[in-house]
Amino acid sequence: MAENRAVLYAFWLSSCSWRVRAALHLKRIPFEERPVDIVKENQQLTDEYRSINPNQKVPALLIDNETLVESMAIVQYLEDTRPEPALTPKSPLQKARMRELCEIVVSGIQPLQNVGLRPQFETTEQYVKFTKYWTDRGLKILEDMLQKTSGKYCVGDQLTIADLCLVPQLYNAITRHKLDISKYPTVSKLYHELLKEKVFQETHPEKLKSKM
Ligand SMILES: N[C@@H](CCC(=O)N[C@@H](CS)C(=O)NCC(=O)O)C(=O)O
Repeated sequence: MAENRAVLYAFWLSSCSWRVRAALHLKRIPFEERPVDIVKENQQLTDEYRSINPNQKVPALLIDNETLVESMAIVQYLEDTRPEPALTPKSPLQKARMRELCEIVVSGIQPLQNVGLRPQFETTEQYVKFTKYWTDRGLKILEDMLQKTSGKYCVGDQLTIADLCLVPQLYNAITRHKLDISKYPTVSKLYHELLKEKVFQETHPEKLKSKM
């Protein structure tokens, strides 16, 4: 029934939102996406949205009569409550490898290029230089790590949460930071292969843009 559908509060260009949108798609969970404009309208900073997500960022997910925030906590909840298809390797070592890659993106890149940082810089140039530097540095680290862990996907031949973190961040690096990812051959190859997967085509920001 419509009222039981999950509700994803998200912004079409947000990498964190895309992680969750992709997990919902893979787990075949019906959901409605409610746009929160974090760029032009700053809707994340309203009191109304703060009552949904005290952190005033996207995404947030209303599911099972609960509102969850923080993309990685949300994805883990989906993984725990809807285990199929599994997005986490069974082997403890592979699981650790997956988490290493997730952390590089989730802690090492995304927060250092978030649009919410802009007011803390005096000029746009300073902000762009900072965000671009940390994104590129993160990609360099990912290249070194993925050379050791990747197969068809980030960790061997299983699509995992690391892939859900990688693709959105790379899309961001290319479109927003104008980075040339071809200097990172493993990253680049994985990205272009992953983009062919149905999950990334169906949940791609460009697809949402065309619906807006
Ligand atoms: N750790 C959070 C980060 C959320 C986050 O930074 N979201 C960005 C979009 S990807 C945002 O809402 N930025 C707007 C702001 O910080 O004001 C998560 O993974 O959900």
